[in-house]
Amino acid sequence: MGDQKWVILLLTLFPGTVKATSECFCLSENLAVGAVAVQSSTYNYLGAAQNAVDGNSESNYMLGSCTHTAGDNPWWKVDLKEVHKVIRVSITNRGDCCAERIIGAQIRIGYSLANNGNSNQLAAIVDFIQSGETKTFDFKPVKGRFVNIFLPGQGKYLTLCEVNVFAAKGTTLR
Ligand SMILES: [Ca+2]
Repeated sequence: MGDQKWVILLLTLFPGTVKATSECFCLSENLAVGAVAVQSSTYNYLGAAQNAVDGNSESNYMLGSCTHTAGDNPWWKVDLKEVHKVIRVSITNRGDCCAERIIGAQIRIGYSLANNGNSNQLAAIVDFIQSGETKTFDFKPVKGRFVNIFLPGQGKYLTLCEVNVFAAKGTTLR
């Protein structure tokens, strides 16, 4: 009963405080938007690496908001600048063609730039994403600064129309 009285007192004096602690804001904001992105190669002027973190999930490649590699074993990487406990990545697939190209893409997260970051911890593998759709991948926290999308194989093209990265909030590790 004593605890209940304390709660009532807190609610009376500090209603905002009690409300905040009773709700769960577990995710950070999207850490990828505006961050620096690079990729293994670029197919043409429409397919820059930065297009996957421009805050625009437009899925028509011709409108210049998607990435597009050229060459084998393509990869794309975003630098979060700090180490985070990443728990969610969402990917928007190309919508005007070629949705199947995303199959088998690996989400890899870590600190290392060895092998361009493509040997960092495997967090999830893309089975398929419908044409123009955004798919969310949730996984156990993986600490890292670099988030890679790696698509191993010959004759593969990697196109990402938007990539969002979320961490457990308040867990930035300096
Ligand atoms: Ca985009």
